[in-house]
Amino acid sequence: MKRISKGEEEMAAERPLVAILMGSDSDWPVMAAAVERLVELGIPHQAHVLSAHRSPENTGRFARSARAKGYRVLICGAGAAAHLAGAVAAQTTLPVLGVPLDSGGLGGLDALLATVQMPAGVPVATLAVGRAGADNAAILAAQILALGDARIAGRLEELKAAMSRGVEEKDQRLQEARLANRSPAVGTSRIRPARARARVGRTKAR
Ligand code: AIR
Repeated sequence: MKRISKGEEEMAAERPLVAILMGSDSDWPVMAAAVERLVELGIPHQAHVLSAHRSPENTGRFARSARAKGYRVLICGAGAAAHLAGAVAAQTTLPVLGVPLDSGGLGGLDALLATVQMPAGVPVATLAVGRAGADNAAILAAQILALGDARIAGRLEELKAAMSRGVEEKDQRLQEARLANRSPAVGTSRIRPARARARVGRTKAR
């Protein structure tokens, strides 16, 4: 069994507010970004594999019962003919955030169109393709929850401040490198609020 940090144990004991659903376990490496971000923001969550096509009954049952179970936001990631978010949105009044994934051989365009082009009346808030979309889905879920939770709002403020500091540091490195007439060391490190960084251990789908 994977070792989980204290923060995750505490979160596991709380009622999950966000569900992270994915069409296959092959989606996990990308959807883990959403889990990691929710852990950082201290938001109780649960991850499941459910397929709109391969397990439609279970998918519908989950969507119909999600509100009563206490979930407040549903994140759905799928690739190829990515109908998971739409199928879930069809059966719940909770906000559904769709993450198109690049697994169908068309660079994710297939999943993007399948997720975003919902008919009027059944919205899916569609994020970017891939890891950025998974990360942003978690942040957007936190922003929705923060409407009624000052602690989550505070953590989001911290995240914004950390991002801004990160850009300043990158600019400083660029200036220093130019003064020394060398190329700057570039990185795409993920931005984390300082307090959350300590809390993140290895993530675990519960
Ligand atoms: N998928 C699974 N059921 C319906 C869809 N659209 C998607 C998964 C995954 C892709 O099909 O979300 O991105 C390939 O799944 P697998 O299990 O073959 O690796």
